[in-house]
Amino acid sequence: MDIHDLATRVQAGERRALARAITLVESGRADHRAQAGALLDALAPLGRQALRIGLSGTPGVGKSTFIEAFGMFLIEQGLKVAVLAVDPSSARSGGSILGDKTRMERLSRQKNAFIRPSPSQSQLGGVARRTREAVALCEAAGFDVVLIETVGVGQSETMVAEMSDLFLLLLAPAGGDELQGVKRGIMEIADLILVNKADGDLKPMAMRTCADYAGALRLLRKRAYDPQGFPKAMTVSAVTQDGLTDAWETIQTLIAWRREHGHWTRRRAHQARHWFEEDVRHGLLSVLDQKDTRARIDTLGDQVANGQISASRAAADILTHLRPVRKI
Ligand SMILES: Nc1nc2c(ncn2[C@@H]2O[C@H](COP(=O)(O)OP(=O)(O)O)[C@@H](O)[C@H]2O)c(=O)[nH]1
Ligand SMILES: [Mg+2]
Repeated sequence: MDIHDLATRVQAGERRALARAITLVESGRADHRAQAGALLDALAPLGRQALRIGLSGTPGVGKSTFIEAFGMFLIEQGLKVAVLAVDPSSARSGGSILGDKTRMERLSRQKNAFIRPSPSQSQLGGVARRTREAVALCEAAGFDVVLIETVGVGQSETMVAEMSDLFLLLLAPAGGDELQGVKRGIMEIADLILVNKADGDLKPMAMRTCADYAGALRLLRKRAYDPQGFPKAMTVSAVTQDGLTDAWETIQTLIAWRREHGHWTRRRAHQARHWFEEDVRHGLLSVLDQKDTRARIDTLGDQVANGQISASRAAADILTHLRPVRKI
């Protein structure tokens, strides 16, 4: 593969080249990893930055419908939009966004849109690296907005928030005065809560739900990187497109403030450091899965079990014999 040629074509915004480049960063093969590294290095000096928006919500709240509507809205504003999906469960389900592509039919036909289903991969650490690299490729290809979608399960939200400039939480209208069991940790990383389906019969309930969440957000600790009035809760309808303009203006207000006050740069720097450390951690842990290490652990494990050697001495033996691997 000619990496220089691929870089040139990604840089020119060729979608097929971008798709190939993402396939390359998704590969676990050592030679592909090396090529992916070279490709990313070749594209890095461009310094292109997109607005990275993380988006989460439980199945059925309308993520796909919202992305289709919001993506079309952004394209009408003259922007180029990329959609990436992170679905840690896709190894089992076979990639939920694939079925979703039918919900993004209009968007997927736009020349200024790029939609990439989630690769199937069970390990979140690997998913994080692949997704980050795919984001970097979309930025190099000149996309203005990169939407990173994730289903509301497990730790994937935290991971997506750690690679986004802004994190959106999509909720559905809910009856009663119970907040919808949204975990506090998720509330704390949300920059904007959008209560979707604020249309037809559901509208009054959506407005009540929105007020409930606005109240809940006010109870959270003030964050240094938010201007007055944030994080915010708003209503939208992905179907009627009501509220999309408001949501976009709110996003722009928040981002402009964060840029002006240095939080944008600081957040990205912090994230870069975070992912560097995660990669080191991930790389170290993967050493334990190497065949010879595994065998040594098993052998020493037997000896520890029958009292031939102490646990701490066996552990010290393993640790002194670890050889770091480059593959992550
Ligand atoms: N009334 C209404 N229904 C919606 C809206 N957005 C999505 N839906 C419906 O909610 C269901 C789930 O939507 P989908 O986009 O697949 O949700 P996802 O699982 O979060 O991706 C579908 O039947 C949609 O038609 C909306 O704004 N209003
Ligand atoms: Mg969906």
